[in-house]
Formats: sequence, C-alpha cells, structure tokens
Amino acid sequence: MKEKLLAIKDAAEQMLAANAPLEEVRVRFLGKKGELTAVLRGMGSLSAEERPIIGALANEIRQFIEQKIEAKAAELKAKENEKKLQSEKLDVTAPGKEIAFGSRHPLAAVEKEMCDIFRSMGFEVVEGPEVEYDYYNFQALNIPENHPARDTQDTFYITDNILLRSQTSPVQVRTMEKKRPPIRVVSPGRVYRSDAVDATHSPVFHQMEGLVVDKGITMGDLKGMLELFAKKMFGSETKLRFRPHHFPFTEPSAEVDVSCFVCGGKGCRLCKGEGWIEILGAGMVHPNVLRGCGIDPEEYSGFAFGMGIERIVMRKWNIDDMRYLYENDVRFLKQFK
Ligand code: 2NM
Repeated sequence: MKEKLLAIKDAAEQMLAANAPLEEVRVRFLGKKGELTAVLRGMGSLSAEERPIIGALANEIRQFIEQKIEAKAAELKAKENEKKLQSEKLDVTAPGKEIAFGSRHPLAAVEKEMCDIFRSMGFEVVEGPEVEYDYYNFQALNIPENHPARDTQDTFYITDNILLRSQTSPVQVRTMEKKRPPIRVVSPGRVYRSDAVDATHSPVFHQMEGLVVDKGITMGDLKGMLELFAKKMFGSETKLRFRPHHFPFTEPSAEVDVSCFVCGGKGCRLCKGEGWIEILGAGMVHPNVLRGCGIDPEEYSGFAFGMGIERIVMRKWNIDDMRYLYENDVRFLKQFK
C-alpha cells in the first residue's frame, strides 16, 4: 500500500510538472472517486499496526498534493498578472486624444450676440408660441382684413384662426397685454412664410423684434437706441440712415440702413456700391395697437423694430446663399468657430 501511495505522489507530481489542468489533477487524486480516496477507503483491510502509518502517509501525500496544486495555481495567476501588466502598459506621457468640440451655428451665434447687446441696454428677452392665433399675428397689429400678408398664399394657416406666426410681433402684443409700462423687450425666434426656397428666401427663418413702451417715448429714443445697438453689433464707426416706409403697426415707420461695415460707406461688393446695408424696419407703435392691448396711447407711447437674423448673418459673413444656413454641412459650419 505504501508503494501505491508513493506511486500516486509521483504521478501527481508528473502531471503537475507537465502543466496538466489543475482541476483534472485534483479530481484524479483527491476527488471523491480519486485514487488517493480509493486507497484511504481500502484501509479497512490493513492490520492495526499498519493502519496509522499508512493513514499518516496518505494524509501527508494528500497535503503534499493539495499544496502543490495551490502553489501551481498561484504561479499561474502570477504569470497571468505579469502578462496583463505587460500588455496593458499605460504610457502616461503619450499625447491625449483631441476632443472634437462643436461650435454655435452662425444663426444662434448672431442671435445670442444681439440678445446680449439688448440685455446690456436693459431689455428682457421674451419668447412666445410659433403656432399663433390670427388675432395676435394680424388683427392686434392693426393689419387690415384685406392685407396681402393675410392671404393663404403667404401665410401657413392651420385652421381658420390658427396659423404659423409670420413675424415675432405677436410676442410683443402678448407682452403688452400682460405687463404694464415701462416695457423693454426683444423677442427672437422662428417665423414662417409661404415662400419658395431660393438663395434669399426660406419658408422658415428667424427674426428679432424689439419693443419699448413708456411715458414720453419718442422717435429720438428709437434712433439713439438703434444707433447704440448698431455700433455694438457692427462696429463703433457705424452710421444709421432712416428711410420713410409704411408698416400697419407703426406710424411713422422707417426702414433703417447701417453704413457698410466692409467699406465704411464708400461702396464695395458687399453693399453693391451703395455704401448702405438695409438691416431693419422700425417705427412708433400705432395708437390702435397700444389701445388694443389696453394701453392708453394718450398716456403712453412706444417704438418697435424688427430684423431678419439670416440677413444679418449673411451680410456679416458674406454668405451668398441662405440654404447653407439650413443644410448643416459640417464643412460649412466649422468655419464659424
Ligand atoms: C418690424 C418693423 C416695425 C413691430 C411692431 C410691433 C408691435 F407689436 F409693437 F406693434 N412689434 N414689432 C415692428 C415694427 C416690426 O419688423 C420689420
């Protein structure tokens, strides 16, 4: 029996030396049906003198094999760790991967620039619904029933009295209904007109309108405020030119040009030799509009203005086709970082 035990020890050592799977070694010698277990089971046939000696030897060999398996397992684990350390080496001096930062869309950038300027002058930025009642889009703005803008050819109607706003003025009307003067607001946002797409037209575009109402507001306040805005927006040398115009919601009304910010007024390609660039419409809020919003035109007066954001973006960056602003081609957009 002693020889058998020693043979088992040898066999186990050989298997381990040959890198046999450890579980296989364990099952073969130490498992329930293993060789060492079988020897221990057969100990009943031994004499009383032999039994403790063989028993002790069997236990010694069991411990020996267990320890060998454990040692081998530790060795394999260490090797594996070493391999991992080698293959997962981290070079802390390697240059970092560049993070791809996006940038503001030029329309959003100019809108923000304008909002910041108006906020610095004490205006509040307000927004309103793009799906509007015709009351707020037309009627409250003193736009007569037969006005061409009201035509279904020009405005997107959703029902008889609900439409996609064709200007952001309804936001000013809602403001005048809700708040008492002094009012100083600008309203940027999307507006909709039933135009075919071409280099200078889009059925969806962006506007920024402004409104000031208080006691004693005059056209002089409008001119002074717009001049300050234009200088901040287009440069400190910018001049303004007012040309008489007609809007139903203001009286008197004007179209306003800024001196060309490329040539300073001498005439160049950007201003088409004019020296002036038209950027906005403005005027003194019509008494009918004030009255309709519950503001007494005998007590209060106000001015309002509106400008297209696309037009300003296109002038500022000399973009000759509006469609670039909506295609979201990264090659175009990344030029405005
Ligand atoms: C413009 C030009 C002139 C305007 C008027 C109003 C309101 F609601 F106060 F009557 N909001 N915006 C206005 C005036 C808009 O856009 C070219």
